[in-house]
Amino acid sequence: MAVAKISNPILKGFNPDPSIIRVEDDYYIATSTFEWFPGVQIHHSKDLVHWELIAHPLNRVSQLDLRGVGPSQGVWAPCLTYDNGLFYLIYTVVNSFYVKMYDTHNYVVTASDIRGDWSEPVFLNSYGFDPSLFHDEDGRKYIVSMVTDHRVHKPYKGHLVLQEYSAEEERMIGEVRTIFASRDLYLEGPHIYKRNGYYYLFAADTGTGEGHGQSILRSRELYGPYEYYEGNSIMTSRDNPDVLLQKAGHGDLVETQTGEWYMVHLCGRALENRTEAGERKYTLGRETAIQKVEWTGDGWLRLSHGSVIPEVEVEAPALPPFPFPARPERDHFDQPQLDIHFQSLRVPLDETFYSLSTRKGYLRLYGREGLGSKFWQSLIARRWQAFTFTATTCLEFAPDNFKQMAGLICLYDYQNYYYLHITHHEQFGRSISILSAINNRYEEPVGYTALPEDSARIHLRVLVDHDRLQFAYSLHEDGEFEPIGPVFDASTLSDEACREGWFTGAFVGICCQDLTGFRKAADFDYFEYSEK
Ligand code: 6LW
Repeated sequence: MAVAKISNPILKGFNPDPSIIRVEDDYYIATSTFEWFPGVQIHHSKDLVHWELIAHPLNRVSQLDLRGVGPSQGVWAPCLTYDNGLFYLIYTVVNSFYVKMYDTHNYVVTASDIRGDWSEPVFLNSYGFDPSLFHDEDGRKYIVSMVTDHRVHKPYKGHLVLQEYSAEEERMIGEVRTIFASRDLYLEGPHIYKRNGYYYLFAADTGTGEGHGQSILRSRELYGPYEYYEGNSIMTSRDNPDVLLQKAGHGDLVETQTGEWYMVHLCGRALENRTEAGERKYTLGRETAIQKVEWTGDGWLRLSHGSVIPEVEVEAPALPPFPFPARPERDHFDQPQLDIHFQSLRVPLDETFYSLSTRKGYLRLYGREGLGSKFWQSLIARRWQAFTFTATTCLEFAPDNFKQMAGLICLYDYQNYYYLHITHHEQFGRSISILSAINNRYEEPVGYTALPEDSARIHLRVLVDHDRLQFAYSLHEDGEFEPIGPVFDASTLSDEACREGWFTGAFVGICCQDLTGFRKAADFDYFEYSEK
């Protein structure tokens, strides 16, 4: 029988910093969500081939208050573990990052059912980001995290600390001890595992860009000293700009019930027609991939295929296939709840700004703050998960003035977007227009086109094909779509192009603004995302 293959990336589009666990026959991966609410994505699989999004643990303001956080701040690098019937999720909330002194607050939440409810957070520390929880064989628990250093002359390039955590008392106890400090090697995303009498420190090296890699160190003692694997990074694409999975690193390990080992890691796929290494753009953000790994006779770890390069096609474990049904492309907004793939910016996806019940079969969005706001936007969006896709929506909206807008948006963050919208113009009445923002430089490339009074329903569409982004609209049911505006450069919505970006990825969605403060509503009949 042919060996089944896993096709990378397994979690396409913005899904970085993966942390994986197995609980009996079930596998779960947690990934970072930054300023998007609810916090942390959890995917589920039974065969490591097929994955399904099942939960967002941080789903209320008492657990996660992201109001005011900048783009690519917020929730970083979750660590998911399981012990004695309880899931533990450790994560960082980054409140400031583009300044010398980082504010990186680390928390833990727990749940007996991974689908929730998850507990209120317990504060751990703020030493740095990427904390992770290690459950030692004797039942004691430890938090390892990297340490940020604001000083101009830093003694270390890489610095990790370890401290015990008391699950009973829900607090850190004992001494904070440095377990790794180096002038040359920068490590982050650390995890500790114990195997055959060694403690292994498994960590990302060299940042999260195209130089990224995965390192392994080991020690007979938990507190070190840790010996560095002399072969250098055990996985990296840094010397191979032509391989598909760039930026590979930030790994976490899992052993299958069949005794095979796998590493999940983040990676990026660059836009094809912008191939200059160092100048490439990643609109899909950082995604999650998986590699098969094996332990060597002398107790180190390597990729099973022998080189350090992450592979696209990976041998699947000897587990029965477990595919999930495909999701419908069109959401008719006729269910009581929003589809799990939708997220909002910073504030909960709740009925303070939308309703699925006021008008049956429609999503009513109440207009709130503008696209530059870090507080109360009425915006619902999903990740770009392919280089080529079409997104379509249909809305009814009768704005009274130019400060009321609603429509279809492609965005990276509050300074970078392309927005096809309906508004009111003093001269043209109800009209359609495009607003683009590239690092806060605003343009209205097509002016305002009046919409006929007898067409209440307007269908809006965007076609994205690698670095090309084209809007279109239609006033007719099942009618032809008419292009509007120029072909935009989609690469402006990438980690590399956005001035305050770096860590997320592009989204497509619907939104409504009422800058008069009177919450003018728009009714959306459907939202469709199609990768065909
Ligand atoms: C992640 C850290 C990193 O927490 O990026 O550059 C952060 N380093 O490992 C966000 O993914």
